[in-house]
Amino acid sequence: MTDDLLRHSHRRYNPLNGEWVLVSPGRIKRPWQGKVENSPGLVLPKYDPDCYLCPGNIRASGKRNLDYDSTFVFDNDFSSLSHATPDLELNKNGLIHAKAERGTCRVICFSPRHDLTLAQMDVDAIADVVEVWKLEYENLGRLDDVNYVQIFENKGELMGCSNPHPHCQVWAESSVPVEPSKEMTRLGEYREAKKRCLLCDYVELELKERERIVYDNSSFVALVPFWAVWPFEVMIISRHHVANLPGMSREERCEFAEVLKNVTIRYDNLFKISFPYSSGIHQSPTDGLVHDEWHFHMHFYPPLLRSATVRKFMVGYEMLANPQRDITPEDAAARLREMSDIHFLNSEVM
Ligand code: H2U
Ligand code: ZN
Repeated sequence: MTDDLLRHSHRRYNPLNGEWVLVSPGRIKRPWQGKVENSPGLVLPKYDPDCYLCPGNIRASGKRNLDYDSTFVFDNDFSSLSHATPDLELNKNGLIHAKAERGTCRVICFSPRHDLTLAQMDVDAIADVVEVWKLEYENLGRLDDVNYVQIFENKGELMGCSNPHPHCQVWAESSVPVEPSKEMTRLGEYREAKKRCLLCDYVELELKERERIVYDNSSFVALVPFWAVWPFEVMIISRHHVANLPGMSREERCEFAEVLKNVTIRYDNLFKISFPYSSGIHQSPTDGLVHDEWHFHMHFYPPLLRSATVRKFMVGYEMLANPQRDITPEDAAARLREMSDIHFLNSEVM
C-alpha cells in the first residue's frame, strides 16, 4: 500500500457491487459535538419473562415458544412476505412500475439464554446455529416461489433491533434483492471475462498483502475489505470456491462458527461493549439455475466509529453522492487485529 494513499483523499472501487467510496484519512481528527449515544448495556438476565423470544414465553401473536434448549425457529408473526400474495403487476411506460413479491419470513433464536450473543456463545453452540442457517436455506430455497434466501442479524438498539435476545431473521423471496443482485452481476461479469472467480482472486491478493486481514483459519478469511464503507466493516469469505452452506463440509461450517466467534469477540473488545451491527450471509440464489459465479461470503456493517458513543451517519454527502469514510480500512483492520480473541467479560485483566 503506498503511503500517499493513506495520507490523501481518494476514491476506492468496490468490484463486488460496482460502487465507489470516498476515503478521507485525516478527517477523523475533526471535533465532535454531535449526538452522543448511550452505551448499550451489558447486564441482562438469563431469562426475561417479558421477552417474546425466551423459551416458553408467549409472542405478540399469542403463540407460545417451545421450551427450547439450543436453537428455535418460527414463522415471523409480522412477516413482510407471504406465499399467498396474488399475481399483480403495474407498469406505465416503465415509470410507474410494480410487481407482486411472494415469500416468507422466519426468526431464528440462537440460544435459550437471553443474555448471550454470538461473541459469548461456545463455538459448538454457534455451529448449531450455522446448521440451522444451512437447513433454513435448503428448506426455504426448495419452495417454488423462493429464489433467494437472505439470512441477516440486526444487533443492538442502534441498529433498530427490537430485542437483545440473540436472534436473526430469514427472508425468503421470489426475486433476488438489490444487494445480492448487484454482486451476482459483478461476479458473473468477472467470471465471463477472466474465467476465474472475483472473490477467489481477491482473497488470494489479500492473503499476500495481509494488510487488511483481521483473522483467518483453514477455511475462512475475515478482513476489512479495501472498499469498506462502514468504519469497522468486515467480510468473512470462504477460502475455497463454494456457493452456499450446504456446499460445505460439516468441518468447514464449524470453522465458519469459529471465525464468527473470533470476529464478534474482537468487535466487543474494541469499545468494551456489546458491539452493534447488521450482518448478513450472501449465498447463491435458489432459483434452480447453476451459479458457478457465486462465492459464499458474509458482511458485517457496524455503525460505530470512534467509541461506544460516536457513530457513523450515512447522511449528507453519503445520501446525495456516495459513501465516505475517515478512518482507513487498513487502520480499522489493524485495530481489530490487535484486539484479544478472549472476550473482555471473560478475561482477568479488564
Ligand atoms: P428484529 O429484532 O431484527 O426486529 O427481529 C425481530 C423479529 O421478530 C421482527 O421481525 C418478529 C418481528 O416481526 N416478532 C415476531 O415474530 N413475534 C413477536 O411476538 C414479536 C416480534
Ligand atoms: Zn429472551
